[in-house]
Amino acid sequence: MSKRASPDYDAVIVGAGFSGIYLLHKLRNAGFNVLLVDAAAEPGGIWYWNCYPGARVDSQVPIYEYSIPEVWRSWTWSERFPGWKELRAYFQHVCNTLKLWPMMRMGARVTGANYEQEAQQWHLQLNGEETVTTRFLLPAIGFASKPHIPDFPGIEDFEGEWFHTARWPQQGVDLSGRKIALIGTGASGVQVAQEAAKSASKLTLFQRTPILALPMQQQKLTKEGQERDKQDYAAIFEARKQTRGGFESQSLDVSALEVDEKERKAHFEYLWQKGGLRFWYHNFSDLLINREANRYAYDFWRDKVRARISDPNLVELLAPSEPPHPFGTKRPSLEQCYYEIFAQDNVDLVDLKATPITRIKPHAIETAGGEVECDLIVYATGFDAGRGGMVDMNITGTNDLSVSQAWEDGLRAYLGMAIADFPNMLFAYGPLSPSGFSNGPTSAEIQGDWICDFLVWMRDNDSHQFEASATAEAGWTEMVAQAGAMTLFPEANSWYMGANIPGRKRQLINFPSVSGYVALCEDVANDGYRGFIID
Ligand code: N01
Repeated sequence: MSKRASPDYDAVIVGAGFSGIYLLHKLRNAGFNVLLVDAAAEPGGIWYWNCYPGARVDSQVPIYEYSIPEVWRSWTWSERFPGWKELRAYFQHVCNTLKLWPMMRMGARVTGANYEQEAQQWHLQLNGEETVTTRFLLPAIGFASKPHIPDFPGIEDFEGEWFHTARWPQQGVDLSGRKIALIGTGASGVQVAQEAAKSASKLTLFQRTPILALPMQQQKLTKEGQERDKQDYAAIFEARKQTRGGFESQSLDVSALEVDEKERKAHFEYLWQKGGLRFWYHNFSDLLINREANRYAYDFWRDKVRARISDPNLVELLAPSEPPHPFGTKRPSLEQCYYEIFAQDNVDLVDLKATPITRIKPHAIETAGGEVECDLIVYATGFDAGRGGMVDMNITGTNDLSVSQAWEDGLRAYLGMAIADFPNMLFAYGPLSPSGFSNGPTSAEIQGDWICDFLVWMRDNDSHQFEASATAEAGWTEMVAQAGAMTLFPEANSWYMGANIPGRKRQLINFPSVSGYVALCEDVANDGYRGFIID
């Protein structure tokens, strides 16, 4: 006789970012008894934790928002690439409009989760104390919930202030007059640098690899303009699902090698002037698979950027003659005045390839080339992407297996949503799904719809437990690896390859096509959720 229990909830969602909030909306509307928990004080996910100066999104309006009509019809943005404060306000608007608050518990961190096989339910520990039970566990914590700080010797000896960009104090930090050391020149580092350069007495950037940043071409938006544009929103939201990156358009059908130099440069220039990430996702078809095509794009980028660097000593460091990695195999960030700040007297650049950091001292960073005095260190050093946040929740599935053990030899997952030995758990925006390659809300909605349909199907079929089969999981994991091997991504030491964390297995951690992913997930659903063992 079954010992199946009646848990407190049908589903518990972890994370109040784009994925978690969308799932909550869908599951509540489908009649499930659902709870959303998040450690943060407010919804917003990444936009809660990354409240550093200058943090703003790199997908333009209206790509980066929900397609839910009652939400977009009643919302107006002020800028084409909104900043974190406006994005946080948007999340309040979403939760108010959809009336989600009664099902949300902010300030509740999952500190443990154990699956009870016989009862077919999860026991979740919140804030190390209270336990709640649920049939389905749905982590939706994004790829960047676990900050990475390199273990430089002496880190704790520093007597000034130090913060990771993703743990920036909610009350803010006054940067004016400070001697700031900024380690890391990824998207976060670029955004902090542009702001810090305005008022720091000294800003020193510690660069290991130059970022290949693209012009944002920011614009102010008006209510009237947006009301006009809203006529096209439904079509734009639909188009997002049919592109490789979840944006409104994708790469051309034409190879960069098929056109002559004039035509090639004209398209590059068009993308440059349009701004945003278009130079990455709306470029020639072979940008990310052919070295020669990629090199054309890099050379165009390099020459554009070099024209903006006034200090001849910095030209080779910021925009090298030879590409540090194929263009676009590390995510390009968007910049507004990044290359101009280096002309300011208060901004310096340290080349960590030539002079690596040897120690953090009480009032300075010591490198092989000398000491740089500072009273604030900003670690813009990235994330344990995809893996770290899941591991930190201390989730244990069947056979006493933890997520950390399951992923010891590399990430594995079926459909980028389920792991064998972890029944009744589906994660959104996780590894081996398009997440890091996708415009956020697009993937959040695709996976949210799919997960909701699956749980409705389970309910309709009076099924109470699913689990990804080991064979299906291995097949998906191998397929993502093979897709990666056809691209240039493996040539960069990026977080896309898990190569930013010492000791991690080198593997492409995201599925490289949103539209391809949609087709595969639909096929699995239409085939009775093939690959899942269902009870
Ligand atoms: O992190 P990153 P991020 N010693 O991993 C350096 C999204 N995002 O927070 O390149 C010295 O990209 C590292 O150097 P290297 C976006 O998807 C979006 O900036 O490894 N340096 C690199 O320069 C993005 O891709 C926005 O040689 C060390 C930096 O730290 C993702 O989040 C804004 C080091 C880390 O760059 C992550 O971006 C912000 C060491 N030991 C983030 N270890 C938007 O615009 C690392 N570094 C929406």
